[in-house]
Parts: sequence; structure tokens; C-alpha cells
Amino acid sequence: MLSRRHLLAAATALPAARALAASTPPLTRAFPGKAEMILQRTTPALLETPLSAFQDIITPNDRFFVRWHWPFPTEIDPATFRLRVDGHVTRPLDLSLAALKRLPRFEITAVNQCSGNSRALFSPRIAGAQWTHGAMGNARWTGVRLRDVLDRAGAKPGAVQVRFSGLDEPVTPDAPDFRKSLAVDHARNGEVMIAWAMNGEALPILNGFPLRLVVPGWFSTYWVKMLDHIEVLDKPDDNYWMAKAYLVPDTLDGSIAPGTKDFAKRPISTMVPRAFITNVAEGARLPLAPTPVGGIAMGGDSGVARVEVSGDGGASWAEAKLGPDAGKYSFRRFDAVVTPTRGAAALMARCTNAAGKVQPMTGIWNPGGYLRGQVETTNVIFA
Ligand SMILES: Nc1nc2c(c(=O)[nH]1)N[C@H]1C(S)=C(S)[C@@H](COP(=O)(O)O)O[C@H]1N2
Ligand SMILES: [Mo]
Repeated sequence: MLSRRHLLAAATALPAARALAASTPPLTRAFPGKAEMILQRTTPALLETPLSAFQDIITPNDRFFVRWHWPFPTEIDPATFRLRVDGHVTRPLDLSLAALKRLPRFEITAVNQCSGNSRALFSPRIAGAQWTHGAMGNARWTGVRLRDVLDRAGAKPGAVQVRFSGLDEPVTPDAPDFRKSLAVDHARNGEVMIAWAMNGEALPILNGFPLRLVVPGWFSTYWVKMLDHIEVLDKPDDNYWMAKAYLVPDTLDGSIAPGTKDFAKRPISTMVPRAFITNVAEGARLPLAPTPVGGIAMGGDSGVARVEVSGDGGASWAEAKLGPDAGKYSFRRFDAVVTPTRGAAALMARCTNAAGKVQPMTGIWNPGGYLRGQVETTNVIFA
């Protein structure tokens, strides 16, 4: 693996790498259940996974990124914890963890990616968490289908949405509690689930112990952590986090020209295909020889069909070999070999998903810094 020293050594030669190195936040090992993470903010925790940790398609729990809007409890008693299901239902429920675990078990491997992943790379720059690419992770989630829980409560005719909230609380009483909603049909699609385990272990506190929502194919703003309340609604949710935050321009690709005022918006929803070279660091100096270039790709809301790799800034492409398929919502490993010429080189990987969507070469822009999906570049020097 290539170290930070390599990055710094090459930084003087590469303006892009220098800009990145200058703004790189520190690494930390100070958080419970977490190994080395990039510290974006201490309270509430904002921790990013270093790109080099994405070699395997499963992201280990102790490297999985962390994002909270509000402070959250650091100790939860699983014996007294209850999940409340109410609102527009015939039988409100107050479920213990034991009762929940008696429902049929469901498992899925799925990528959890922040809407603003890679925001630090937008140009013009955007305020908000300055994530590079590590506000994402892929895990095997274990729990129950949301449908099975909703069916026990019995949504009444006229139910339109289902709203989710967790144990975290705003710092001031007038600030909006974090709540997200899904359409009833989406909530009942048999894939949306309530998870109590990731990668075979209880959820880490920082990732939402004891329960979180998993919404395969959708950005993680909907993946409500420390889930303790599910509310069936008979009208569309107009709370701050649905009506004001996490909106994208209502254009085909969620893009708008910087500076545009008064444009139609829609809530962010499904993810787009992406690929990341993770075995070579930005700014690396590499020997002039055939070089393995590999990493992880995701299809967004459908599987990874194909990944191509370029060693010459996109002038030519070669098919990468895909690793095992862990399902359409999972990361998929890709590997290729680049035969370089001497000097600076732009390495690229491009994913095509099963729906035929190909990563574009040029970037989109929107004021939230959401939905980044263009082909990414790793600048290296072959010498
Ligand atoms: N209860 C609660 N759930 C939440 C959030 C939150 O602030 N509170 N943030 C959401 C956002 S924006 C992200 S990116 C993911 C992060 O999930 P992770 O911390 O497990 O990686 O949690 C989502 N679920
Ligand atoms: Mo997020």
C-alpha cells in the first residue's frame, strides 16, 4: 500500500495533489469501535474512511464511516430499548429487540453512501462536510424486512408515507429533529429493512446501535440510525429534512449551472454508478513497469455490469476483471494491469451498471454537493 509519504513526496510535482494534501484533515484512532479514520469533525462525530481501506468489497465495521447531524446517546440498554410503530395504523406496536428478532430474518449486502460523498472535490467549492471519497461503505446487513413490521401494525387505507426517526436529538428545542420518510410502496418493497447487525456483529454505536434502516440503492440520508420510531403518515412529510434539506435540482442528472437561482428541486433518492482505484494513491511515484490497478465499483441502484480502466487519462480503455458478485447493491472488486509510458499519468476507472448507465467523464454541480458520479482520476508518475 502506498503511504502518505509518497503522496507528499510527489505533491510538489502535481498541483491537484498539493491542493489535496494542504486540506487533508488529521487521522484519528480516538473513537470507540473505530480503527484509523479521517477526522472531519469531533462532535457530533464525522469520520471518513481512508480510500486505502477499500481493498475488499466489505468495509470492516471498525473502518466504516460515521455521520451524525445531532448528538446521540453513547449508551443504550438493549433490554429496555423499544421500537415504536404508530401513526396511521390499526395496531400501534412497541417492539422489544427480542420481539423484533422473532420476525423472519432478512440479509442483504448494500452500499451505504452519504449524499455528499466527495463533496470536497466539487468546483466551485461547496460548504458542508468536506468529504473526499470515504463517506461510503459496504456491509452485509442482518435484520428484518420493514414490510413485515409494517404489516403487523397494519397501515390504514390512505397511508402515503412512512417516517423514521432515531434517538439523536437536536441541540436546541427549535432545531429540527432528524426524520426521513419513504413512500409506502417503497417501504414495503421487501428490500428496505431494519438491521441490527452489520458484517455479523451488532451495529457499532456510531453506526446506529441497536437498529438502523437500510434502504438498498438509496443514499444514506434515508438510512436512519438508532431507529426508535416509525410513523405511518396519511399525508406527505413536510418536515425540514424532507422538504428543505437533501434536495437536488430536478434535472435528469441532478446538475445545475453554478449560480442558478429558483430552480425546481426534488428529494435526493437513488445512487449512481461509481468506481474508485484504491490500490494506488494520488501522487504516487511508481516504477516504469506493468502496474496492477484495481479497486471497488458500485452500480448505484443496479449491479455493476462492467468496469474499464485507462492509464492515459481516458484516451484508451481496457476491460477490468470483475470479482465475485455479492448482489446488485454491493461493491464489486475490479482489477486490471496498466502498461505505462514514462512520466505523469492519469489513471481512471469507469463503471457501467446493469441498467446501462455509464459514468460520465465530466462532473455535475449542484449547491448541495450531492450525487457526484463522474470518472475519477488518480494522478501518478511512472519513473
Ligand atoms: N438518526 C440518524 N440517522 C442518520 C443520520 C443522523 O444524523 N441521525 N444521518 C444520516 C446520514 S446523512 C448518513 S450519511 C448516514 C451515515 O451512516 P453511518 O454513520 O452509519 O455511516 O446516516 C444517516 N442516518
Ligand atoms: Mo449523509
